[in-house]
Amino acid sequence: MARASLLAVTFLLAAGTALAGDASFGPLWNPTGECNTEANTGEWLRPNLGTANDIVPLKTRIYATKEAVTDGVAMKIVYEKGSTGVLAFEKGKINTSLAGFTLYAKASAPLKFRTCTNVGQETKPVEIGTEWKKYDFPFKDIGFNNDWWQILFQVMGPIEQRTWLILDRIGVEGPAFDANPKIEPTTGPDDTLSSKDMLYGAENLAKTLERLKAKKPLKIYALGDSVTAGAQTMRGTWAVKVEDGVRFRYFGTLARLWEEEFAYKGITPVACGHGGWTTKKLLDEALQKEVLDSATADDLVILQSGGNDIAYAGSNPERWKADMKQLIAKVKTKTDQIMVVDSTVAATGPIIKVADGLSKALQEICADEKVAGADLTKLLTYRGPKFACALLANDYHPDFMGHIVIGEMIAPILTGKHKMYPE
Ligand SMILES: [Ca+2]
Repeated sequence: MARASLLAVTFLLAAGTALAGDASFGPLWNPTGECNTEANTGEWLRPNLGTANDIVPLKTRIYATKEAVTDGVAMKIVYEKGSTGVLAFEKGKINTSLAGFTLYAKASAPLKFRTCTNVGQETKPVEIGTEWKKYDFPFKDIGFNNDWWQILFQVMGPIEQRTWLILDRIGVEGPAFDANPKIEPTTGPDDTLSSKDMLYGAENLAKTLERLKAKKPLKIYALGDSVTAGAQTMRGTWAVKVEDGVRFRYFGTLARLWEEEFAYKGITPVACGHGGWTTKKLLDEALQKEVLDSATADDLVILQSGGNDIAYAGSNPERWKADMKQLIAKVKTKTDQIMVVDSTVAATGPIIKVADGLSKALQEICADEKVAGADLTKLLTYRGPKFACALLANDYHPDFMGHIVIGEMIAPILTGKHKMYPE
């Protein structure tokens, strides 16, 4: 529906039916029309984290904030020292007869900022200040045309200290820029979630905790869907291949953070991810070969599923719970160290509608089966759908940054050092 109306607007502009001087705003859309910069705050517009050696410690974080000029939500980017300062948006087709890109911005301190299609290109930066202001980037000034495969939004570095930037109402305007569009500024503070409130059954991982304290090796088997398989993790960070990014996925991040906390090396993340698979299919076609054949009682098994069950296979939280219990029963033949992770979401669609039901089912699984649980669904939805996309590369799939933040929120289940989101 939303896509159709955008096409209608595009058509009207192209047909020249807008009055001369009129300005129409539209968000930026990804090439498949799945998400846009206004309805899916933060989604698809991903940080470039550099090379594999640059990714940790994480130097760019994106979250959704109530400090906004449209719809009560905007994207807030926190850049740490050494951040590349670059956000990348792979674009859909843009009507080049429009005036150009436009956005509202405010920053923690004055900074120079520009749009371009690669960092080697020369385009003139604007100065962003500490109060909301509209910034326009005329296509003719930046040389924009549809040969640009991506649009970069770049804070001109080097970034020497923690700096934040809020961007909102990112899009295109035309045929002319509107000097004074109607906006509705809203303010924070943002509601936070403690990791304590999304992690269940830590006591059921007592054996794993003992191994960590004793600095003994173990494997973390992660059996799951496309999220576990790393789909879309490389978005924005194009230098790092998906298959080379296991250590940056949520369970790889657990391995890294537990090694840091317990001061040893020896935790091996094992990716058993399958895009599009349901809990039942993981049970029937992957569990034995990829987990049970090699896992021992010393290992931790993460079971992550639910999205495909509900979005594509007509399941519901109750049936997911029943299927998950079957999976758990099989895993218990090898190890009772088990953590269940529920589904990621998209801003709209079937998962977000049953988010509370999934959280409830997860808590029941943990209580009934004496396993641990990490409520990923709750982390993404505790502030409602408008705030659900800031960790996502595309619908349902976090990028490397999203995975690392998710891992950071799960790690306290064994470190006991709870974290707030957003920080
Ligand atoms: Ca907004």
